Amino acid sequence: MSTVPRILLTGFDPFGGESINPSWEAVRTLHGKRIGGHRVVALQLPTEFASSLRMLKAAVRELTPVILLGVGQAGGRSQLSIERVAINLQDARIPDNAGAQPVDEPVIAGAPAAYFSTLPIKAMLAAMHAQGLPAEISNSAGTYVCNQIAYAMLYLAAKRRGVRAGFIHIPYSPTQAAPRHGAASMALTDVVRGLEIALRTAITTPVDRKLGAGALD
Ligand code: PCA
Repeated sequence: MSTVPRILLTGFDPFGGESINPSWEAVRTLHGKRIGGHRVVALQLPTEFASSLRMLKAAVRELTPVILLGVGQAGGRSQLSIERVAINLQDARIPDNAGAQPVDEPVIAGAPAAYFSTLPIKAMLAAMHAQGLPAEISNSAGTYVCNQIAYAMLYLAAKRRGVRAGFIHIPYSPTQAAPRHGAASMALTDVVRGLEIALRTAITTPVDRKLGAGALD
């Protein structure tokens, strides 16, 4: 087995009536790439509560990645949205791709209420801005499948020494935004560039910077 440390990078399949999910389109282009001495393994997760969790656990067991980065579509957001926190809650506004719609259930029963990202989110934000990419810190990953995966990644990372995890939401692709009046979008190349910057920064930044990026509401 290769001794190159691995990064597990996940995206999702289309949901909510869309025909693409830009998170997977971006993530798949990085599969097999070497970034900062690490090998990227891209994995598509289904937008389904039950099976995505099972697939994530199996992939972490099998690949023993040192960095876990989840990526998901957040239609309506206008920037690369670096998540700060994931909560132990499922509250699905729409059914998932398997028809499940959990309301007020924990992601993992008996586990902590929340985890903070263990990736250097402020350093990642600054690096994205320095490269001219619109990016923000988000204080909620929602209560749907993305939050679940963000939470599960942090839960799994917390049990493994030296393993860090985080999540980034991305805007609609231009194709998705085109028919929606006023909807924000981001080109795939910019999303991919942002993810590369995020990973490179995570690898080179063991301790995050203190940099104001809070929200008033
Ligand atoms: N976005 C959804 C789930 C899959 C995805 O790409 C979310 O934000 O929860």
